[in-house]
Amino acid sequence: LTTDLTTLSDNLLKGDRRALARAITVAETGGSQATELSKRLFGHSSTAHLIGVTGSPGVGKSTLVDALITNIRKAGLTVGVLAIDPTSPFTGGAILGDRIRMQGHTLDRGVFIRSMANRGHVGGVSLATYDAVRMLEASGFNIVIIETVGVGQSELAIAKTADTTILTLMPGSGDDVQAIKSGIMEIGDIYVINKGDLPGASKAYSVIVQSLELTAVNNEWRPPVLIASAETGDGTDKVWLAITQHKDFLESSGTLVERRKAKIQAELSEIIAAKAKRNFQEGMSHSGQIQALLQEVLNLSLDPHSAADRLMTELLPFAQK
Ligand SMILES: Nc1nc2c(ncn2[C@@H]2O[C@H](COP(=O)(O)OP(=O)(O)OP(=O)(O)O)[C@@H](O)[C@H]2O)c(=O)[nH]1
Ligand SMILES: [Mg+2]
Repeated sequence: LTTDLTTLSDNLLKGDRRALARAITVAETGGSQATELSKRLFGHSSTAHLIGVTGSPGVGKSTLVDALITNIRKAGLTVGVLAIDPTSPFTGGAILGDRIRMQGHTLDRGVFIRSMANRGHVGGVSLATYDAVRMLEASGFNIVIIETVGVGQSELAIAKTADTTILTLMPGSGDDVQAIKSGIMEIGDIYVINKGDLPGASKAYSVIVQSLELTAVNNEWRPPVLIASAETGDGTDKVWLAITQHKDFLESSGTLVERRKAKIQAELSEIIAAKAKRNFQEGMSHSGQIQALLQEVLNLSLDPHSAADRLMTELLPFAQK
């Protein structure tokens, strides 16, 4: 088992794509193998610029990512893409497959795309996602893109994790209003109104610009609002330019370090939550003390909050690892 992981991590570090694919599966499966692999690869990570692409289903995130891949490759950089809980298969895009094929990139070793499940993990980034990002970094990719679907908690979580967050919208869907209502107008570093070829793009543009002026949370970086048509590639070079400008801003202002600290904080909090839960669940069957505590709550002599406090301070350290 150990040699297996050694071979796997060695091959991954050499840039072997099958090893990378397998390693991500190990991360998705979780458990002690995932933890061990994550530990081995840790020293080789944290090198890529991490871009989050989020927005409602069907706004064209994957198509935009596909267009960005072309820009990234033209810039001589490599890119790994993780599509989290995609509602439609990423490569189902004949678009992606075809374009890459047309450019002779069928076996482009500079591009790696993978779908991942984050199911049952509302409001957080799954530990597997953090690990998969590190694996892509350890494989040597310069840029990592995470595509997440939806407008809500998990987008906020991804925004905390990414260096640059792109909020994708489309005209005439009420999407803009929805975005403003749910407060996610604060999470974008770059706003892209995709499907700019459809009617209503300029109206959506003014709605977004206006609400950004009202929100104005970040006065150092003024999030650009861009209109693009990912399908034809119109305007996507401006999106790529905005990404590079945002990267420069993050580095020169020191914001990058702050963001990465926030990211570590978010990851640690996920790990602690997962471990505490596992310790508690395993401890339940082993620990008479926990059983006694449950009985107290059952007898109405202790409320669940106080019971949890006692567990945290007294019992959890003794629960099985
Ligand atoms: N008219 C128009 N259609 C587009 C454009 N970009 C994408 N589409 C279409 O919009 C549909 C959804 O595109 P996707 O890229 O799969 O959207 P997505 O946001 O990744 O979708 P999910 O991952 O399922 O949430 C596809 O039929 C695309 O062809 C565009 O610029 N203009
Ligand atoms: Mg998609």
